[in-house]
Amino acid sequence: MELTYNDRNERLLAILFLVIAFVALALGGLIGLFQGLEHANINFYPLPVTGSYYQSLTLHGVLNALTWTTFFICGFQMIILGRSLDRPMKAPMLSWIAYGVMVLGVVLAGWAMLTNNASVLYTFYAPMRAHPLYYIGLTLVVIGSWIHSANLFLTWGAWRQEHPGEKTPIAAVGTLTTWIVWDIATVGVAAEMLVLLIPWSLGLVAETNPLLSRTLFWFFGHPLVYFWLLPAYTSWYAFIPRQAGGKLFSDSMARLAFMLFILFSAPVGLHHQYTDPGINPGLKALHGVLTYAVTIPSLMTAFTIMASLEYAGKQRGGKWLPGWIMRLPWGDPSFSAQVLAMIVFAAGGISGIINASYNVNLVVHNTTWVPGHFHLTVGTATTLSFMGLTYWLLPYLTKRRLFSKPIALAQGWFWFVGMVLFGRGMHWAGLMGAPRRVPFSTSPYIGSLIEQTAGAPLGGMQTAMWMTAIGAVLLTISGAFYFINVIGTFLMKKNSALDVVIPFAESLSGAERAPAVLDRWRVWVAGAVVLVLIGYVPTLLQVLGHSAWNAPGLLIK
Ligand code: HAS
Ligand code: CU
Repeated sequence: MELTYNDRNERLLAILFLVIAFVALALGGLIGLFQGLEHANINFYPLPVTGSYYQSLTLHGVLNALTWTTFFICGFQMIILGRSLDRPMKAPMLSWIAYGVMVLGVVLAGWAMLTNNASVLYTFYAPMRAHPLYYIGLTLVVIGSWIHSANLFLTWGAWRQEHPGEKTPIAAVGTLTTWIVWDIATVGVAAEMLVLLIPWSLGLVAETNPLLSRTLFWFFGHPLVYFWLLPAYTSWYAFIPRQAGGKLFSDSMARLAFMLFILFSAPVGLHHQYTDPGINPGLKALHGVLTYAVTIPSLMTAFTIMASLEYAGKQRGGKWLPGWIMRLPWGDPSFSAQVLAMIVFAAGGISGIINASYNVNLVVHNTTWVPGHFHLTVGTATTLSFMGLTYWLLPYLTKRRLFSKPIALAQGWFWFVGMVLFGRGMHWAGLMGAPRRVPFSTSPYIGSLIEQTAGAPLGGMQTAMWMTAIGAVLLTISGAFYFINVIGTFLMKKNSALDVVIPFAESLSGAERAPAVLDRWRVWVAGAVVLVLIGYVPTLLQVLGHSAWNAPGLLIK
């Protein structure tokens, strides 16, 4: 598709967003190595610069889960929205301002974390109390992201006026869905920050309400995970079918999946609070059932993407199984990284469904099972997909060739194998009772856990700890490969004539045939609001009625 306008400034801004994302991932990822080693009793804490286990773990979570993801998503989705709608941003100034506000936020929160004034982890549960600049910094990131999303929505609105009656292209559908989910979710964390945590950390109020703040956090925290996932889904639906050499199997199914995410992403936060006291079990069960509802669009995605891959493999001459799988373009690093991410996500989705079960959750809650789960999801479905799409995105943005295809290919496989080992180790250790967020080498009970499970098949806890550590080493090697390619690409000679085609896929069914209601956004947003009210009004009334505002705050050093 020929570009009909000059997108130089947009590419520049996207690069600036990505640079912050890269720096965050590089530092956050490196810390992960030491966490993994620590879990095999190889303890390097306190680390230079990033300090104790908890200070480092806070940085790891904030840099990887919050900063890498958010900045990557801002840059990536701005570009694909504009290109799929084939028009420039409506209000580019807003996104530049957003960028400034978000970078300021990261700097402030980064200062608080690096000076050990905010070792409260990325979930910042009260009554652990951080320096006000930690909360203010993260709030600025959220406010900046709202400003950026305003530009994205205005751009789509302008396109809609210019193209009445046309269906929104699927890459734009994925992008808008991501930001609708995010804007609804962040209402919860903004309320938590502005009403509870910031006044409290500034000393304007002496005591706070931990249960209320947790409830507001998880109002945000679950849809947050779809903010991370949906850009990967956007790539899987909008680009992967073409990269595979085929077409999207069903445009309508893709649209319906995105709309169901708008509907069901938010009213499920209590599945993180099954064990919290003071909330009616009936409400927790309701959120549990709605959590099962929000797995449906992912199950649909598994079907549609698999069917698209099968179609592509057969177009390429593959027959039956595993013939069509072998024929897929495994030599293309952008494709292979993302399909490996999908395979890992199938396991991550299953562990999520196990978490969501009200009673089985009691077995896994607060064990290493949970970080096992989220490294398969945000740590792979999201992160490895973003890495894979970097391999076309960065050449597109910088007009420089990718530094090395073989390194990129190896990178995806190292991540895949590393995460399979790490995920297996962490899930398994959790089932044996290992707590999450605990430096094993200093805890008194890991020794007895190792002893008790030594006779178990494969060596029990000891083996699980080693799998975790070896996984972390492989992931670090993969990370190094990734950054060699990123930096190498920036250092390549610029070639203004280089024309990287964004791999927009066609669909087998055609967008025109999709039911009109799948492009009526208000219907789905209204439905989401109704479900949020059903899920959260009784919950908040109950929390406000039962919980105490009596927590003075613990300073964690
Ligand atoms: Fe989760 C905890 C439930 C998805 C992230 N989750 C977390 C935490 C994080 C997180 C960060 O119900 C920890 C928070 C903390 O610090 O305390 N999660 C779920 C459920 C899903 C789910 C039901 N989670 C995610 C995603 C995340 C994420 C996505 C990030 C991106 N999660 C929970 C629960 C907890 C939890 C409880 C609390 C646990 C506790 O006790 O603390 C579902 O959305 C999952 C649905 C997914 C699927 C998989 C579909 C598969 C696909 C791939 C197909 C493969 C193909 C490849 C096509 C059903 C789409 C084919 C290849 C060929 C070669 C042919
Ligand atoms: Cu959740």
